[in-house]
Amino acid sequence: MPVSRRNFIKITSATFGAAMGAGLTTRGWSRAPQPDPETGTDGDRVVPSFCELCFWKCGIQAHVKDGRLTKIEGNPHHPLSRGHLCPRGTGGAGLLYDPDRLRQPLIRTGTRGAEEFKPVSWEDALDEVADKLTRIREQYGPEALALFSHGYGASWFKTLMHAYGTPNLTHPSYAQCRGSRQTAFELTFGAGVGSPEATDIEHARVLTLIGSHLGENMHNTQVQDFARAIERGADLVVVDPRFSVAASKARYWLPIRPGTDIALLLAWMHVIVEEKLYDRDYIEQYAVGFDELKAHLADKTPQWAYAATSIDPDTIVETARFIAGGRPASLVHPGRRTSWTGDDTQRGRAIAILNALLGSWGRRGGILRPASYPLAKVPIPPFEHHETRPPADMPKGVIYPFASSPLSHGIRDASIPGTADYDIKAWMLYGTNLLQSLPQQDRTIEALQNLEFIVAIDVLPTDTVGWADVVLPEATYLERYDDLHAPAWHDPYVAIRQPVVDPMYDSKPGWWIAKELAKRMGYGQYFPFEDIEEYLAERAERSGIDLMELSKKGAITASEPTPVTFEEGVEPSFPTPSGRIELYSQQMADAGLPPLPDYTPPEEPAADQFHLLFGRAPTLSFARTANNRLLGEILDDNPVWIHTRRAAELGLKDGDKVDLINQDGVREGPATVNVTERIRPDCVYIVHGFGQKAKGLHFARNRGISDTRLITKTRIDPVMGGTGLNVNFVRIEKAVS
Ligand SMILES: Nc1nc2c(c(=O)[nH]1)N[C@H]1C(S)=C(S)[C@@H](COP(=O)(O)OP(=O)(O)OC[C@H]3O[C@@H](n4cnc5c(=O)[nH]c(N)nc54)[C@H](O)[C@@H]3O)O[C@H]1N2
Ligand SMILES: Nc1nc2c(c(=O)[nH]1)N[C@H]1C(S)=C(S)[C@@H](COP(=O)(O)OP(=O)(O)OC[C@H]3O[C@@H](n4cnc5c(=O)[nH]c(N)nc54)[C@H](O)[C@@H]3O)O[C@H]1N2
Ligand code: SF4
Ligand SMILES: [Mo]
Repeated sequence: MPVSRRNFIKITSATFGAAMGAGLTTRGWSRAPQPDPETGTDGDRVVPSFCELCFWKCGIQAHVKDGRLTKIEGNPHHPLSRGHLCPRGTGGAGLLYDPDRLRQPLIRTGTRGAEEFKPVSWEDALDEVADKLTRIREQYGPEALALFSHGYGASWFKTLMHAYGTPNLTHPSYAQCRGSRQTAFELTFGAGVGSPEATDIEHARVLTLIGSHLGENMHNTQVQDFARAIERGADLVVVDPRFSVAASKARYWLPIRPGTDIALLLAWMHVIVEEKLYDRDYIEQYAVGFDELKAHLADKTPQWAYAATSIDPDTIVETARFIAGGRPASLVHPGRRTSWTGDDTQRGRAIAILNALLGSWGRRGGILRPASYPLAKVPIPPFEHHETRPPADMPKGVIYPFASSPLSHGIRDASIPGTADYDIKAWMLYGTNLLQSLPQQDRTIEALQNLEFIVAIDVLPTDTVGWADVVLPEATYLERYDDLHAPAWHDPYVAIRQPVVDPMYDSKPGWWIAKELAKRMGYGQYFPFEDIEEYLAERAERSGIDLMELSKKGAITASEPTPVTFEEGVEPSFPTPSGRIELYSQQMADAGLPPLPDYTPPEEPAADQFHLLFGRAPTLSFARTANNRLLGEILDDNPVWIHTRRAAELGLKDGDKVDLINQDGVREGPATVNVTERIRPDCVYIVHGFGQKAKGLHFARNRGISDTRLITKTRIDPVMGGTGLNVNFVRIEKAVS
C-alpha cells in the first residue's frame, strides 16, 4: 500500500527511530533500513542502495557497525546484482574512506591549473558560483554555460541547467563511448539497446564479441550471464587483436587487424546470405532493403576480407556458418565503447544488420525488448522558453546529422574562442574527468585556460578538478540520496539510493547543492521540496510505490513477469520511418551517407610503430577508481602488453621500463613491460585510467601511464560526430626517466 510522506515518516520513526545505529543522524524514513534476516550481519545495520563505482548501477547491501561501513555486498533483491557485485562494487569503502577526498568547498587562489585553493564556507562558495553563472548568463546568454556530467547524481544539475536555459548539456559517455552504437541500432531497428544493455547473454547459444571484452569489462549482470551461458554450453566467437579473458573461453578467437571489423562482418553476411543461412521468415516479415543488402554483399567475399582483416577465408566461412547455426539465439554483442576508428556507426550498423539476419532482435538469447517500471514525476513548472542557439558542439559549417546528444569534445573545442558559432564561457563539471576522458588533451587544457569560470562538483581532487575556480565537494554515493532509478530491464524494477552513513567532512549531497544554487539564481520553483525525503516520498506516492518496502529492500521488481520477446507477446514494432527493420537505410542515403555499411581501410602503423589499444581491468573503473587504495591493492599499474617477437627485437623483457612515443611525438612513461603471446605483434595494449598527475591524489599520482595523453589524434564519425580513439600509433624506447 502506498503511504503518504506524512504517514510514512510517522510509521518509520515510530518503528525504527529507537533502533538507530550510532552515527546516523539523517531523519525520518531514511532510517528504515534494518538488519535483513535474510542477509545477516555482524554489524548494526544493513543499508540497501545502488552502486556508483561504474554506471551499471547494481544493488548493494552496505553493512554498518558503530557508524562505519564495514563491507559492501550484492543485494539479492536487485535484478542487476542478484546478490553479487563485481570487484569494484565491493571496493566502495576505498572511496568513502579515501583520505584524499575533497573535504570542504574551495576557491582558487593561485593561477588556474596550479591546484592552489583556500577552503571557504558553503555560503561563500555557493554565492560565488551563483553570482558568476548569473553574470555569464547576463553577458553572453544562457548557452555560454556547459554542463559536463557522468553519473546518476547529475540529474539535479541537469534540472538546474534546463532552468538556466542552456542546451549545452553533454557527457563523454556519448561521443567518446556508446553514441555510435546507439545511433546504429536506432537507424536499423528504430530503438537502441539501452543501458544496461538488454542483451540476453544467458540464453545465447552462440555469443559473438567484437572487441567487447566481457570479464575485463566487468558490467556485473553481463558477466554473471556470461558465466552462466558458458556453464550451459554456449559457444563463443571472439574477435579481438588481443587474447582477452573472453577469448580464453572461446571456441574461435579471431585476432583481427585493428580497425577492419566491418570487412569481417560483411564477409560473414556474404556467406550467410549466399548460403541462405539467415532467418528468411523474419527478414520477409520485418525488414526492408534485403535485395540492396544482397547486392552490396555480392563482392564482399571471405577472400576479399582476408586481405583486410588477416583472418583466413576458411575461418571466416566456418565461423559464419557457426554463428548462423545458433540462430535465433545467436547474439552478436552490440558493444559499448564503440568509439574506435571513426567508421563506428557503420560498424554498429553492420552488427545490427547481422543480428537482424540471425533474427535475434526480440528473441530469447538475442536482444530483448525490455520495459521500465512506471515512475510518475514530481510536477515542476514548465521551463521558461529561451530563444537560445543550438548546442555549440560542431565546428562552424559542419553537421553530423545523427548526433542525438551534444558532443563533449565539440563543446570543449567551442570553449577555445572563435572556433564555433559562439563561444562557451563557463563549465560546470559533475563527476567527469575531462583531462582523462577527452582525446587531444592539449585542446582541453587550452579550453580550461580560456574559460571565464569553472565550477567542479566532485569527490576527489582529480586532474580536472585542479583547474576549477570553485570546487564543491559532493558526498559520495554511500552518503546521499539520489532520485529513484527505473531503467528498461528484463524484469522492470525501481531502485533507491540512500545514505549508508552521514556525509563525512563538510561534503553535501548533489540534490542539496543544486537546490541551493537554484535558490540563489532564482530557479527555486524547479526544486519544489524542502528536502530529498519529501521529494522521494512524493514521487513514490505518485507512482504507487511502497516507499517503506523500497527503502528496506533497495529495489522492487514488478510482480508479474513482463514479456520481453516477440514470442512472449511483445508487439514487433520498429519505430523507423518505414516501420520495419532498415537493412538499407534510406535515412542515411537522404543525409548523403552510405546506406549500407562500407569498409574503409584504416591507416597502417610504420614498421617501428604499434597500434595503441586500451581497455578495462576488472578492478578498475577508468580514472574514477585510480585513487581507491582497496582496489589498488589488486592492481596498481598498467603494464604495456608487447608481443614476444617484437619485445625480443627491441631487446625488452618483462618488467623493463619503457616510454611510448606517439605519431605526434608525445612521450608517455615510464611504463612497465609485459611480454606476452596474447597480442598481435602490430599492437600494444594498456589499461585506461592510470597516469594521473593531480597533486592531491596521493595514491594514484604518477602510477602507470595515461592512454589519453597519447590520443592526440581522432577520426570523427561523420554520422554522429563520435571520436574514434583507436587511431593512434606508438613507438617504444627504453625509458628516459
Ligand atoms: N572493470 C571495468 N569494467 C567496465 C568499465 C571500467 O572502467 N572497468 N567501464 C565500462 C564502460 S563505461 C564501458 S563503455 C565498457 C567498455 O568496454 P567494451 O565495450 O568491452 O570496450 P571496447 O573498447 O569495445 O573493448 C576493448 C577491447 O577491444 C579490443 N580491440 C581494440 N581494437 C579493436 C579492433 O579494432 N577490433 C576488435 N574486434 N577489437 C578491438 C581490445 O583489445 C580490448 O580487448 O566497459 C564498462 N565496464
Ligand atoms: N583515453 C580514453 N578516453 C576515454 C575512454 C578510454 O577508455 N580511454 N573511455 C571513454 C568512456 S567509455 C567513457 S564512459 C568516458 C568516461 O569519462 P568521464 O565522463 O570523465 O567519467 P569518469 O571517468 O567516470 O569521471 C570520473 C570523475 O567522477 C568523479 N566522481 C566519482 N564519484 C563521484 C560522485 O559520486 N559525485 C561526483 N560529483 N563526482 C564523482 C571522480 O572523482 C572523477 O573526477 O571516458 C571516455 N574516454
Ligand atoms: S558493475 Fe560493479 S562497479 Fe558497476 S555498478 Fe555493478 S558492482 Fe558497481
Ligand atoms: Mo563508457
